[in-house]
Amino acid sequence: MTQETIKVEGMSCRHCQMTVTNAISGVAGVSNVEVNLKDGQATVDYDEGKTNTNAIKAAVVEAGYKA
Ligand SMILES: [Cu+2]
Repeated sequence: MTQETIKVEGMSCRHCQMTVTNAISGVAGVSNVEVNLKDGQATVDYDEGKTNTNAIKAAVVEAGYKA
């Protein structure tokens, strides 16, 4: 299991925080995600055999934010 903190730009409210949380949670291999709205970052626990930083960032971008 790997833990990584990713910068997320563009979140302005709790709705954004929830959208990003759901987007990252939806990536196969992600076991936990904590999105910090104030700091603009997401701390993600994931199985490095199943996913990677690029896939997680892609999910954030797909949800409409910058990673
Ligand atoms: Cu928002």
